[in-house]
Amino acid sequence: MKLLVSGGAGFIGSNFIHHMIKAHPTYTIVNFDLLTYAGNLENLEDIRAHQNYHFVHGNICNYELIDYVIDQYAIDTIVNFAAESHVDRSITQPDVFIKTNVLGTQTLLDAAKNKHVKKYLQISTDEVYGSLGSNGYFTEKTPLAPNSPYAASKASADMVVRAYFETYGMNINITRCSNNYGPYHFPEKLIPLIITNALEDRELPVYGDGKNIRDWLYVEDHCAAIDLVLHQGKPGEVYNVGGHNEKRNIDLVELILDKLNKPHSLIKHVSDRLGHDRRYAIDASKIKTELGWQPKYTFETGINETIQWYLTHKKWWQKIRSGEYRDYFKKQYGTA
Ligand code: NAD
Ligand code: TDX
Repeated sequence: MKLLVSGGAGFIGSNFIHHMIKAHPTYTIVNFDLLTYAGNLENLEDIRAHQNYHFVHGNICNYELIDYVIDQYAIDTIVNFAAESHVDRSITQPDVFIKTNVLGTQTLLDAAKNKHVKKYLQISTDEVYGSLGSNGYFTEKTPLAPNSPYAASKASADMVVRAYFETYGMNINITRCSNNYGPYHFPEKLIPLIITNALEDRELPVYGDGKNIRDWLYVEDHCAAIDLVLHQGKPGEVYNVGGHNEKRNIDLVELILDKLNKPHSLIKHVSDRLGHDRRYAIDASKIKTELGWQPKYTFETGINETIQWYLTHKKWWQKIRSGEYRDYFKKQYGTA
């Protein structure tokens, strides 16, 4: 395969590139990334010199550049991770979410269509389904009902991808996974924020009553699922990916504090997120039965690996927390 990985310098994209170089060392991998605040080439420092890895600095809204890159590297497959990904940022600045997540996806699709790229895979999210009550799971047939500007932009992108399958017969797939966690997770998201704040004895902001539920998936298990869909996904199909690890935020925060031997008194309940979805839970039986995917990590093994990674990569996150992110954090919470 000759793969264009858009958004490959972010959290999941960089884990995916590591996964693919290890699993398929002969594949060409072109990481196409704008390097926004969330893109970090240090995530890929160890494979920078690999002969089959290439980096192109670019915007997925730039048709001419994508068109050129597809030709230059004879790209036959595109996996799109590129997105604005943080729900809180989408509440204060929705416009860039629509531009990147919707128009960027459409631009990539146009280039893929016009260049006859063989496969296009859109990395989507369970958030497109909206919020669950205390029972039930999201299946691929659950109607889309996004609640945040972020989720609305991802759902819109999914609709555009679907239309390119129905209208132009493009070989597309969409994966919708639950909350990922693991190495290189940007410390604005709950798990890395809690670990890094706790290690520095800072307050841990828990939104509202802390009883919102997320379904956690170790990032390597997600990458293995994407690899499988790329090779075996049936044209036009959507696959949900999730690890059946539902946790209330407050329980998760306390669990991390206990593992780090830090006091629960660091927890600070703060104002709730606007439109905060109550519960996500994925039914992943389709990808399990049709493609044979199984997660390898339990929540216990995944969270231990993750904590260990943040303990041994302090330089990585301390650098991030000293820059632009600190100003953002100050604006959000009034404290740095
Ligand atoms: P991230 O924010 O860590 O990384 C996003 C990457 O996209 C960054 O490297 C950024 O520089 C790049 N990017 C942003 N705008 C771009 C543009 N216009 N052109 C090119 N590159 C651009 O995000 P993530 O957490 O790794 O998520 C990756 C994808 O997976 C996203 O599409 C997200 O919606 C989806 N997803 C994430 C999760 C999760 O738990 N993190 C769960 C489900 C789905
Ligand atoms: O400081 C915080 N305190 C808090 O209580 C933060 C940052 C979050 N939370 C809560 C909000 C959510 O209920 O924790 C939960 C997880 O929040 P995030 O880490 O922001 O993730 P979430 O909003 O669930 O979205 C994530 O999963 C789905 C990713 O950021 C999305 O890109 C993905 O699509």
